[in-house]
Amino acid sequence: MTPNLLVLGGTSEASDLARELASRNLQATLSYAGRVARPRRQPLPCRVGGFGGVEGLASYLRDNRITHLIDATHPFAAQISRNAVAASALAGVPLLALTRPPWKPQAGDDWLEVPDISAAVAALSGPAQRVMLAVGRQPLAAFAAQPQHHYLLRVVDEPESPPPLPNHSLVVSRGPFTEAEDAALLRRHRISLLVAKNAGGRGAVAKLTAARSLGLRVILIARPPLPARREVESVEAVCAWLDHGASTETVAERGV
Ligand code: 3Y8
Ligand code: NAP
Repeated sequence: MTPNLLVLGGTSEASDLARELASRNLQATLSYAGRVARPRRQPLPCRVGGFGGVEGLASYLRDNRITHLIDATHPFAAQISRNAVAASALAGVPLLALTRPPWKPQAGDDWLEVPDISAAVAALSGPAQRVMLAVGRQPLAAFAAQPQHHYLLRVVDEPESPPPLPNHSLVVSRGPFTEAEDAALLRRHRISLLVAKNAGGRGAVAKLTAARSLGLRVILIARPPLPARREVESVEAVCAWLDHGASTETVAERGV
């Protein structure tokens, strides 16, 4: 059957995959949730917006005769990844996740690893510090429980309303970031503590490398649990699956 792929995107890896699929002239669509005003331009047709839960995604797969579903979303995008597992089984379309391993501490790192956002908030109790929150816009409200700090917030789009943190500076900037930029930013704002998600990959790692070189403590939030599914960590492995793996899968395996 002629492949017709749906790639759930929003990451550097999804962009790498989109370039490879376009270079192979494969029929593929890249999907964004519509979280940011101007998502990166892609060499594939794009669709923007939710599908309407599991049923909506399963209907999209059927109605558009999708032959392969590739979940290349961010490790913290747990809801869409859960939906992809269920919808691929429902529609009988093979699913493959393109993900990236979590970052591991190296010599010189001063990490406090916490299980989730609320544990990160709890870890911020204590006297006022200058803290960089490099966790995007969505989790910011939780940090209002620790208003004593000066926060440096980095977001992709100008927020419509001021973040609920009394003492903050705002940086509107999308990645991927470089170590030099992030080290300069941490120094300029006299940051003593960094809060980040354990996203893995290369697009967000610069701040951790910068924090290591500056001897800063990092509160690192572990990624949420995801259902079992077939996972690879490279564009090459996705292409190998498309060339061989997917066609030999039984329906039972699909969306495992
Ligand atoms: C809309 C689509 C590419 C993809 C680039 C990667 C790298 C740069 C680093 C910091 C951390 C953060 C955030 C981040 C990074 C890449 C990647 C990555 C982190 C875009 C994009 C979309 C989003 C959504 C956005 C979230 C936010 C998270 C900012 C495109 C730019 C903090 C995650 O305002 C909002 O609502 C923003 C929401 C989800 C997390 C949050 O909770 O706020 N990403 N980011 C996608 C969609 O609509 O489907 O424009 O490219 C993509 C990228 N963001 O092709 O180059 O792959 O990780 N994204 C985190 O890691 O903690 C920034 O500041 O150091
Ligand atoms: P999420 O919480 O897992 O998903 C919430 C809902 O958003 C989903 O149920 C789905 O709506 C919709 N959705 C999410 N990703 C989608 C996509 N790629 N295409 C179409 N609909 C999508 O998602 P999130 O964490 O907000 O992430 C949203 C997007 O930002 C994803 O593309 C993700 O890769 C990217 N991103 C997220 C983070 C992060 O820290 N969470 C970091 C970098 C990039 P319906 O139920 O209506 O289908």
